[in-house]
Amino acid sequence: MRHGQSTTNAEGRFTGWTDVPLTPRGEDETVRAARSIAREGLLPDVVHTSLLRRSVHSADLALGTLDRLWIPVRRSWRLNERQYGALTGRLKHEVRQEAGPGRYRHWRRSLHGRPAPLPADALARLRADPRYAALRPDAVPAVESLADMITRVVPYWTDVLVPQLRAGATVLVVAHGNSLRALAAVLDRLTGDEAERLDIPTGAPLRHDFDGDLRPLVRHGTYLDPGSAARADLVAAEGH
Ligand code: DG2
Repeated sequence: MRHGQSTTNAEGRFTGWTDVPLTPRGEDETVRAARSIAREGLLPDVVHTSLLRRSVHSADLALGTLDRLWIPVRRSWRLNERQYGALTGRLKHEVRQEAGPGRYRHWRRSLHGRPAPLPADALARLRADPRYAALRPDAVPAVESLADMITRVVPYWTDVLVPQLRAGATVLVVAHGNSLRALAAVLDRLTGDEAERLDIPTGAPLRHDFDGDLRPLVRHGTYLDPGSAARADLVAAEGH
């Protein structure tokens, strides 16, 4: 599940690794998402979040609603949102207007598109943040493409999520639009074209069941709320 709506989502800004809170609507989305998880009988055994508060808080709200605050939790920078570099904090519609629809789409959704990097002072501040200080400096990137995100997420899938799924656990991952696109690219074995066309709405649980070889039974998974596909179209149209 992507976290609920954040303050910068509501403003229409690129967020990336900026640590922003949920809006009241985002909190509400998350609680409603948890109710659909409960209706589906999908009580999680373990939860995974990024190191960003919109993901941490969404997971807490969901687990509180499910009366599962006691389950093991694991947080990782590997699930953080994509580093949007110099686009961080910019209004999407302004960037689209300045750069034109083609470059905007290339930067936002293509597999290899990378915007300009984060300015050096902002990158230095991020690398000094206590939550990242123990990482190799290059683990905190100046900018990332979706392909870079896939490289970042693969070890988490292979070393952390796969063993839990093999053990039969119901695993809840609460992360971000692009870290979940990267995870979907890995577990659904998406083509580059399919990954580029994937948009994930906030607070919309997406269910994946797997066979014994960890292949998804339904490719692309199934949204618990049937209205989520229409909300994904709105994500695609952001900045237009
Ligand atoms: C959004 C995704 O990330 O934006 O960084 O702006 O999931 O943390 O709200 P999230 C951001 P798009 O790639 O959809 O523009």
